[in-house]
Amino acid sequence: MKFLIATNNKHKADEFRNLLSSHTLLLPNFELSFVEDGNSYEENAIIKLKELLKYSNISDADFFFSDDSGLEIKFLDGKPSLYSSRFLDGLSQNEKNKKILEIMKDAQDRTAVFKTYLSFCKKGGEIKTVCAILSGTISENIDGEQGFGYDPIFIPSTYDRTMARLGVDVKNKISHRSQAVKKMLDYLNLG
Ligand code: ITT
Repeated sequence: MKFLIATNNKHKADEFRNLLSSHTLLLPNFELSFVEDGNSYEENAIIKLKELLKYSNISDADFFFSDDSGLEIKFLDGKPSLYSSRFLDGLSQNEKNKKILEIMKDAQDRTAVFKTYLSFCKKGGEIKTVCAILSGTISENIDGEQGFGYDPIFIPSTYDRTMARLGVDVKNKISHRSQAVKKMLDYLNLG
């Protein structure tokens, strides 16, 4: 099947390409313009998907989808959450990761969770959203080069290294995003 994704994040698209390896991942050949101003991950995922659906008549994709994901850190009262990309705006991702570790230098409770809400539909079909989470902790140090975003400071539960150090193969096996893709494929009877 052909899946067209609504994202401007190249790293995310690469992950989806791996996760949908028995299918074909299509990317729009233009920059999508959407404002993630929903009040929930699901609303944001649907905003992105609806922007993509404006172009569905010029695509031969079987399915259209988007995801909205975020990191929730207990010590930061659940932030950055929905605002994961705008959090500490103006700083590079590496600076943001450093800043979080600095703020949390004395934190005992380092619990965190990644969430993904994935919205999808057929052309002209009803939109369905699935969600998945990955629990873990915030590391003491930045470590690893793989993945993207907050991966260098997130240690998944039952592991002792950051996601960025564990690498893409482990991430694609256990991640919030990979669990959400499995749910979508199950729902579509493509699992
Ligand atoms: P699109 O909306 O164009 O898809 P985005 O980067 O804005 O791209 P999200 O809103 O879903 O994507 O995610 C917000 C931020 O959360 C993202 O920029 C990363 O910093 C972080 N993030 C999301 N998924 C992540 C993951 O799997 N690993 C690490 N950080 C992640």
